[in-house]
Amino acid sequence: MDTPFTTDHGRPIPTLHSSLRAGARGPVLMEDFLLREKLFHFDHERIPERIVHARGTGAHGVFECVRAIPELTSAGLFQKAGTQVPVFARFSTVAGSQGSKDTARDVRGFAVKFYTDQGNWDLVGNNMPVFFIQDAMKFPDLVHAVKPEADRGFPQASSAHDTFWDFISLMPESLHMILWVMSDRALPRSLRMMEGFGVHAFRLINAAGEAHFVKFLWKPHLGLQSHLWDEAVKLAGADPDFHRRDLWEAIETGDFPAWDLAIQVLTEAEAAALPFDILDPTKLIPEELVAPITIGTMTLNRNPDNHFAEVEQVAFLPSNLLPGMDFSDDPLLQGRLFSYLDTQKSRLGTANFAQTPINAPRCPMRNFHADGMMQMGRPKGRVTYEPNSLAPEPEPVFPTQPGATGSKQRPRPFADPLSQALMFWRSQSLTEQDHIVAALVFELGKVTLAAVRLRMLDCLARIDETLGGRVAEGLGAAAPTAAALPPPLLSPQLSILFRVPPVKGRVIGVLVSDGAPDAELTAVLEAAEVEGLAVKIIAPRIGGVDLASGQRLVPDLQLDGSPSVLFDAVALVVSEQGARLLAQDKAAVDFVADAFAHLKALAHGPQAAALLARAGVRPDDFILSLPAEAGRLAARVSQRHWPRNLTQTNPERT
Ligand code: HDD
Repeated sequence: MDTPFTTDHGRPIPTLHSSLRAGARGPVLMEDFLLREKLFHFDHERIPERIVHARGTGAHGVFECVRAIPELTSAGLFQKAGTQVPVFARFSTVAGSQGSKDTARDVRGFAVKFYTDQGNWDLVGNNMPVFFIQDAMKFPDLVHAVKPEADRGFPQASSAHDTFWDFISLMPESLHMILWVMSDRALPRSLRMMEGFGVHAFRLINAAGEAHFVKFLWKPHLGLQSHLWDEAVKLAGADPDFHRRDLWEAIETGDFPAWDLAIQVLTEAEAAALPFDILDPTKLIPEELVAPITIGTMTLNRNPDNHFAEVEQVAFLPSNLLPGMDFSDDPLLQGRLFSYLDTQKSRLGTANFAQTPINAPRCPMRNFHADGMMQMGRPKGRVTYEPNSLAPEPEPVFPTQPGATGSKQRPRPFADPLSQALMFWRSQSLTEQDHIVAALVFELGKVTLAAVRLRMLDCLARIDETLGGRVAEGLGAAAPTAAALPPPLLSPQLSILFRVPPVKGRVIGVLVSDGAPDAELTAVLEAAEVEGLAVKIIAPRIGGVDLASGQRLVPDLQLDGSPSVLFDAVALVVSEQGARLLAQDKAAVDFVADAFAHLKALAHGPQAAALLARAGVRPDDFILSLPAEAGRLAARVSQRHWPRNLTQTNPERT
């Protein structure tokens, strides 16, 4: 760097290693303003973390409108296909604090700031299409219930505890969301492989003033994929930063993640004909009822320069809509409209937070808001009031559309909390149902209050007796009974396993040893290249191994600390002697045994036999031989071999 070090005020200074003292061993002098400035700044480095969604990561990118919708909205962004605007996206977990793990079972925040020439549009959504509660009045209660318990300060980043389930068991409206959170959606394989949802109904207004209800959906180009619970737990230890590293590395290597933005559009009459209230954020509109229309694509192509300045200071406001968009009267959304402004002031310390570079609009901004702490602008002129006769009036640009207003009241919750929970449950594959049951058994097993557990079992049985019965069995409790609900609409789109995801963006982990056959390694590398997959080479020592040809191979990772949960599929490229040695190495045996237990595709040469035997690997369709089946390994990298799942055949469980 050419720029010399300076004080915060610009005075050049040398690099400082010691403070100014009265003699070599004497006290530090008060005169040492350089020490004072350095410590002063350090002492003030922290700001309050977000009260929810504290742990996040983000990236810059571009959004392109791919389909103009002037018939629906007058927003400039959607007038012409091909219009591009910069975006910043932040993904987060909800419950954990900033230093918690990435792979917690949790909802993921999916917030996008679009910097348009009509101001910022913030689409502040989640990776699930519904929410726990219907009214913002209950939000502080929900968050208090899931956060560490007030007296003991734990558990961190986990809903598996008494207060959460106590609250949930008393809130039937939360049951639909609970099934989502207990499903594999709460364990995304990658932030790049999850959907996003605006959750609420919004309104789009066209130039003629006509309004439509709209729901926003993000569809990942890499498809949907999830971790197994066991992987998520192990990853929390092996790499608590798994998701942020995955996103960072994908962008660094030019493998830019992308999502389509789609809308589900309804006229007010169509919305009124839905079997539930469109203003109810605990209900989704099945894609089978209203097909999503793709209107744009977001590509994330640049990592932040500075995590604090960008990811930490970005301030989303659901109230940031474009002209041609409007809120609905969803009471949860209405509450969010003022909560976020409060939180930004509390975190960023000043009403001028919108002037920070990550938050500032990229278009001209003009109003008569004046002064305040940390005012960065220097508005010119003597007029800061209206009406005035000394400076031109600003044009009104954001006419608010009339909503459906009614008389003042505190109404009862939206009706029917159960039928969409049943739709979600019945639309899952058997494997996914197993996972939901296992998650509920795990979480409720952590609940120490028997009355809460029973109340929760009762709630589950009211959704579906089989669901309630299976969870009761897992807990060793009596099966609750309840009246059956009418059969629901089935929505296969709600199942992750309904679709086979593409293979792009996945990683093969190749465990190598000294004397490993070059041809096997080449076969894996070539197959990965054909499919556009990343490969990580793992060796017992970071210094490398000598292949059979004598060529030195320096790995990406050392075996200790690189368990197979980090990869989507694995290959064992080892010599016979290497396999025998690795069979004595716990990390290597766990590497193979975990890949097998996590139902992954595994390819190996004939020399790997000793290691396979030690790890308990049995042949099946996803155990492939090298070099011949390297292509099949690459083709199966985004899938799991569910029939291998022991829980389905374990006689103790059936
Ligand atoms: Fe919220 C943050 C998403 C309901 C109050 N929320 C926050 C973030 C996301 C969401 C993605 C993190 C933004 C970021 O990355 O900086 N929140 C949602 C969704 C909701 C929802 C999808 C329901 C559909 N939230 C909700 C309600 C309230 C809040 C009902 C309060 C009335 N949310 C907040 C907050 C946060 C926040 C306390 C914490 C940090 C922040 O706003 O900037 O104000």
